[in-house]
Amino acid sequence: MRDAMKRGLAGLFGAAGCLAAELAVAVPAYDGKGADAPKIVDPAAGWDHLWREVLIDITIIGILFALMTAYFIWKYRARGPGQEGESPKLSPATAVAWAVIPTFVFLADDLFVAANGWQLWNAYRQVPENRLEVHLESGMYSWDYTYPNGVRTQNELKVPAGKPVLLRMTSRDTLHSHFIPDFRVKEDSMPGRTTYLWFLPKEPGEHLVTCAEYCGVMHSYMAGKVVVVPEAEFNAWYEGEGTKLKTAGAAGAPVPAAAPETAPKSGKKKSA
Ligand SMILES: [Cu+2]
Repeated sequence: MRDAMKRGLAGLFGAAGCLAAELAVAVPAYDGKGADAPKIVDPAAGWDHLWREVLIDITIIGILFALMTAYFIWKYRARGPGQEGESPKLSPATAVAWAVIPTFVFLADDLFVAANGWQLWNAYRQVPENRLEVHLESGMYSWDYTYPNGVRTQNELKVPAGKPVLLRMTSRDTLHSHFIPDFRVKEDSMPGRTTYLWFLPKEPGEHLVTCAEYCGVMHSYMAGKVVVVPEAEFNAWYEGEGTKLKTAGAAGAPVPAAAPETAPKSGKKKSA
């Protein structure tokens, strides 16, 4: 029995050692376009990494528990009809060790994973300085974006490849959640409060935007897209739309209000 316990504990420590070696969340830096572009830490890859770690973690723990359970079931099986069972005799120290050591190992592992998540979250809340900042007002049932030059789009966020995009979000009615699965970002938008999220679109392409907070009967239709285009194409579109807006303003049409000025003070720790 003692040997079995020793083997069991050695297995636990071995598994914990493997996990510790596996768990180191790397947040790779991204080389922005252009030689003088600053390196941007994109947390998206870190979330994937952390997710894989958690899966590995619970798989190892699950297999370990299953094996130990199967072993004990086999070892303490009834060996004949009418046999009466008898619990193994453990010294107080061994009994305490059986309770405390596995608890310590699994708690340490949990805290380690949680600490990695916390570190990654803090990295994510630091918004790169050279971003495109767009205001978002959500409402039942659309996503309404306003660019710094006053240009507005609905359910389609056009952004340049290679530049971080910050969304300043609020809501005109109820709680919504702006979710872009491909960029691993999701944040609530709500009335009376400004929240934010940012992401780094690296290559041209289209990405789904969906509402991740039940907001009413048409909630599931509250979809949009992020359209990532090459920087030159974005600039041409942005300036063209801006000019159209100015011309319309000069001709007497109402010019939509620009995004509320809630620009972050860069360098702040917990908010951007
Ligand atoms: Cu919604």
